[in-house]
Amino acid sequence: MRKIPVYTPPAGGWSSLIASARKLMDYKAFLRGSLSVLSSNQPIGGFDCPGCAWPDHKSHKTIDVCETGIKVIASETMSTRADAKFFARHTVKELQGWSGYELEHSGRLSEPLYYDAAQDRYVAISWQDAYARIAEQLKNLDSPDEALFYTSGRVANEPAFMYQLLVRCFGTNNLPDCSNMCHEPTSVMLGKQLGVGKATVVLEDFEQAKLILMFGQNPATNHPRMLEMLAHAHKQGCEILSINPMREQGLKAFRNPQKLTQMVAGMSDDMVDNVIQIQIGGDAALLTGMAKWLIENDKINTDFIETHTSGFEALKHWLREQSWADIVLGCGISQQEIVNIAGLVADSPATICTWGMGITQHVQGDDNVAMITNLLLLMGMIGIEGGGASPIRGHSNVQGDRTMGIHERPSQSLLDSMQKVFNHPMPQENGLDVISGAKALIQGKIKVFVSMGGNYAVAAPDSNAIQQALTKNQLNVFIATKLNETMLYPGVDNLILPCVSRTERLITTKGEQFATIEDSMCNIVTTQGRVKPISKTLKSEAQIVTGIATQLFGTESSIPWQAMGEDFDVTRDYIAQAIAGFEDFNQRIRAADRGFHLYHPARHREWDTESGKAQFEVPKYPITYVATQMADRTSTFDDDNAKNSQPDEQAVWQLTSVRSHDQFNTMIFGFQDRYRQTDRRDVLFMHPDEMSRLGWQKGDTVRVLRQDSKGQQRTLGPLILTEMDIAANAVATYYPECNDLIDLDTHAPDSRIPSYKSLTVILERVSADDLVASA
Ligand SMILES: Nc1nc2c(c(=O)[nH]1)N[C@H]1C(S)=C(S)[C@@H](COP(=O)(O)OP(=O)(O)OC[C@H]3O[C@@H](n4cnc5c(=O)[nH]c(N)nc54)[C@H](O)[C@@H]3O)O[C@H]1N2
Ligand SMILES: Nc1nc2c(c(=O)[nH]1)N[C@H]1C(S)=C(S)[C@@H](COP(=O)(O)OP(=O)(O)OC[C@H]3O[C@@H](n4cnc5c(=O)[nH]c(N)nc54)[C@H](O)[C@@H]3O)O[C@H]1N2
Ligand SMILES: [Mo]
Repeated sequence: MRKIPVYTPPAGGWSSLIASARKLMDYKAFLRGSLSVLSSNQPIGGFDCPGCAWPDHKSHKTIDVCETGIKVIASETMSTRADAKFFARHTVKELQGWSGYELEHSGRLSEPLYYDAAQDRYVAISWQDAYARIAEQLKNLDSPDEALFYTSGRVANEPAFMYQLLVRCFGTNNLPDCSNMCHEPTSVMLGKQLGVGKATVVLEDFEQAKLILMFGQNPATNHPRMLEMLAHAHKQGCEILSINPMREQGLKAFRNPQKLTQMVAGMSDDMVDNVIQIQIGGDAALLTGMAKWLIENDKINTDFIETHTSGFEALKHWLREQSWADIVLGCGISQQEIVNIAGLVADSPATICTWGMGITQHVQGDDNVAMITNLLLLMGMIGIEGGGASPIRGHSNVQGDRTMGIHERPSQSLLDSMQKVFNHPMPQENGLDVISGAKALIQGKIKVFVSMGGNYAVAAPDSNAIQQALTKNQLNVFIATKLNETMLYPGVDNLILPCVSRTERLITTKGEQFATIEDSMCNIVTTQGRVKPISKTLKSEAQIVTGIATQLFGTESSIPWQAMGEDFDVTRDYIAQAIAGFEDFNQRIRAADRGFHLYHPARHREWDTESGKAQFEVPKYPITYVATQMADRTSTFDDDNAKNSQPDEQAVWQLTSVRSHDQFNTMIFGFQDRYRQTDRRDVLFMHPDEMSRLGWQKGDTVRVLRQDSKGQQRTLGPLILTEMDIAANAVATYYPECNDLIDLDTHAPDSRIPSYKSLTVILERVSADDLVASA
């Protein structure tokens, strides 16, 4: 076996501090950024870090932020502006050729702009004219359903509530949001099985847990503040397993940059006991094996199952039919190892399952979540201290946006409540999500696209087709802080409306406002920026909604848009009436430290489900789904191969996509991925043994080919082969550069999440001559 390069220092530590300081410098954000870092996640008067949705650690009185957080803050507080002068220097055609990194570093958007086709440039426009154009185009539509209103999860509760109200008063539920690409399987399946599509644990549970199973998640990069909790739990004797095709190097040990003793003495805490290097897409199979063994060996919690659940017999019957051969084929883990993990579960009085995108972003994403929930129910791990379901959300308010009603498939109770509170009819038909919205755009059924944050075209599958579709629109509107690729495919009319960011102070005619967000564990907390907005011209997202609503509905509207946009207490009073769980919102948000925990019935073993009980679910897909896909592709590939006669390069793979340490989703901060030891993004990670098997070398150039669900060939590359401790048959590359490989039809059935984490591909080595020829 070839030696795999490893990252030896602990995660965090000095490298983390140095990287953070360097990023503040790179962004010319040292002063504004450092000031912001100090007030991040603080109990009083700070802002909620826009870096992730991990809850705040209450014990902190100094700083509670991590390397990712500091990079996100640097990106927001940068002092360079992408203003009208910037756009005067660059045509849109020219900007289309810029990389994600260059666009991200162009500066903060700082004045309203419209696209002037004659010059192919964005030029300044007044706020009033911008609102008037939006209202005019919306009024011109034959139906409100010809407009699509996207949201990304940075938007705080108050503006999110106003935005969905605007969209629904206009007459549509076309409210796709980044959840559709992220934790949608979690929301759908936990909702169905437990009654609420959210985490059942709180931070304190991690102190009591005896076993943490961490599925498909890379906290060292994506939720570094979670490392402190993992290291702490581990020290208390909690066993921690990472189930991941990649041995993520940042998970071995952690040196807390906020603990001076550790920094000076060079100490670090261990975290993960074992990595289960599963096949990509193999989680449901692994969980099937575990559940089967637990039931067959009488290790389950029968009292809990009898009292609280429904559907057990059906699951048991299905499990009996699953053979160990299929289970092992489905996950690539031996029966003995599966039994060992199941044994740990059997012996643990308090088990938490955490999960991230490695679980959700698959055709079988819904099944994966269902099987995790089934496991927790079999063991009676819901509604106990130290146990439960802990999906780890990404965007800092992605959970809150949903709670506020950003949902293309709203519940009837939400619609009824909104209708009653605002005395305004609400649209009853379900709207479009990210997938159906993109298809409608491509088919020309959408005329107006409005984006409240985010980078829709690049984050979604089939990026090129979406960008081309946007050019056919009557109007595209971007309410945003930074320039990105989706803004560079203008329709007939195109507007960029710059907004105040999370880190900046929000001062209106009613004084300084604070907003609120909901973290990954259902805590509603306040957020208040500390630095001056980058430009006096900026408006808050709430004020922009007010501006559009006032032009669209006239000053006669019975809804006090102006009051809500200027005074968030007014908005919160409406939220208190319209959204369950927010009673006395203004009082409660001011009473405790920084907020309160939303009531979660399943934590109290109350089941708000169809059956009135917690629900076991049988998976929809065969557990050998991925293995079968690969076998099918291998046989067709054999035929292709016979023609091309390259038998040594037979290679059918599962491709997954991951985030680097130097990006936040589509915002590319830099090219370093420290723990994975690469400083470029055009890489394909592969195990060195697999390279040897094929006679390939690290540094070789390869192209990735995929036949999509319509039989069309999609390609990615050239990419540089890079060594990684990753499962056999698995390769990985960075998101979002790979998103054109993915089509809009490869998604889970219920949640409709795109299969970003498992694509069956073939690889082709590209010779230097080919590269020159294709250049
Ligand atoms: N620095 C930084 N922080 C971020 C973000 C960012 O881009 N950068 N994005 C934010 C957002 S929106 C989100 S949703 C979160 C995402 O946070 P994560 O969920 O941690 O994100 P990913 O890097 O997409 O993938 C997670 C892991 O899934 C593993 N994986 C891939 N396929 C499989 C599989 O089939 N099974 C299993 N078990 N594992 C698999 C990958 O190897 C990887 O380690 O992070 C948030 N925080
Ligand atoms: N292949 C692949 N594709 C994926 C994923 C994957 O793992 N693999 N992950 C998916 C996931 S989990 C997610 S969440 C999506 C992310 O999809 P999005 O949420 O759409 O993407 P982001 O890159 O987070 O959006 C960045 C843009 O948001 C704007 N912005 C930033 N802060 C603010 C703010 O405070 N207010 C406003 N109004 N705008 C702001 C800026 O203009 C910035 O350029 O991507 C998905 N796509
Ligand atoms: Mo996400």
